[in-house]
Amino acid sequence: MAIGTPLTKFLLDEQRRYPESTGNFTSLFSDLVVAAKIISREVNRAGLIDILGSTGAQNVQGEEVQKLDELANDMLIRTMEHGGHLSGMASEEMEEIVKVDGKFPKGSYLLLFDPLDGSTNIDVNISVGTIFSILKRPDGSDTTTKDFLQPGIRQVCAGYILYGSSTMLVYTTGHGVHGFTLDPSIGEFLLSHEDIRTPEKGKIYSINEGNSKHWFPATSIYIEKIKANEKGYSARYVGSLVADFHRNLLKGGIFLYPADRKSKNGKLRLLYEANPLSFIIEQAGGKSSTGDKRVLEVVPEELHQRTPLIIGSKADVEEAESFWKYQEA
Ligand code: AHM
Ligand code: MG
Repeated sequence: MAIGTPLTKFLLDEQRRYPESTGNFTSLFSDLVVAAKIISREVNRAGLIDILGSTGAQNVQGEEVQKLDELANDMLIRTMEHGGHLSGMASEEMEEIVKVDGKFPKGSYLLLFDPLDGSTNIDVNISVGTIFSILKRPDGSDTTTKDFLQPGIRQVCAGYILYGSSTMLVYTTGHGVHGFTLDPSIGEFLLSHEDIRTPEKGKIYSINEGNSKHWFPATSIYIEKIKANEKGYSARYVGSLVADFHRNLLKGGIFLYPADRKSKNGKLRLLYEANPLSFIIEQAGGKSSTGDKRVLEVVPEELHQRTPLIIGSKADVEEAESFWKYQEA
């Protein structure tokens, strides 16, 4: 499709390609895009209107200000709960799931999200993002936490919105990865990156080296090997997963947040971060691993489960995995 195609047209054309499609998913996705635009506006205005600060603080108008990650969370819930396509939502910011059934007609999808990933970077004007994952609701009358505990291979859609120098939406429904850039003058996401393919091998590695004192031998040996590489890898680490992932997706490279002696299961969340980005990277020709397993095949046991994550260019991730046999507790 032509570069510059509006996302709304792109979604409708995609829907027409699948005659069995009811339009429910397209409508759900459109609601998500509205929430993304509102969050994007708030992120962009954050410095200007002094929206930052602790919950409970007052802004110049004497109104109570809300932290931006909480605002993003509430915005997603408020926008999505009336659409009629969801039966529940789960957020990295909330202990429990939000049931949509009962209040509104019960929908056939579940939405999981990290409303503002990289939120420690907000008040220093560094890119943050919203990561989302959509699952089919299993049959059954009530919506329960268990419904959300599906392995990543069952995702019907995953994506992220990156609030960077431009706002970008990148998503997959299992038919390639597509990227759209928000044109703020018309308020539309326009196709800017069609069928994204990540390079087979990259020259960037992204890891928090401040954790090296806690690393297991596999990580230490692998990172030493990377640094000694003749071709010369560059270290790049923003500290916003969505930004680090997006750069490596387009340029090629590897991102690692492994398990270490301090974080036995890694830091990142399986359902809100690792699964959606793993679906995207695989659709773009890359790879994602816990070190010894494909992330998308991990069967979650709890909503806020953490996982080690090694993700990026296929050859790089495979090379890293070959070191994980030296892993020890
Ligand atoms: P968050 O969802 O609370 O923002 O935490 C996840 C973030 C990721 O965006 C980033 O990759 C990672 O935490 C950085 O962690 P660290 O500061 O330990 O390197
Ligand atoms: Mg996060």
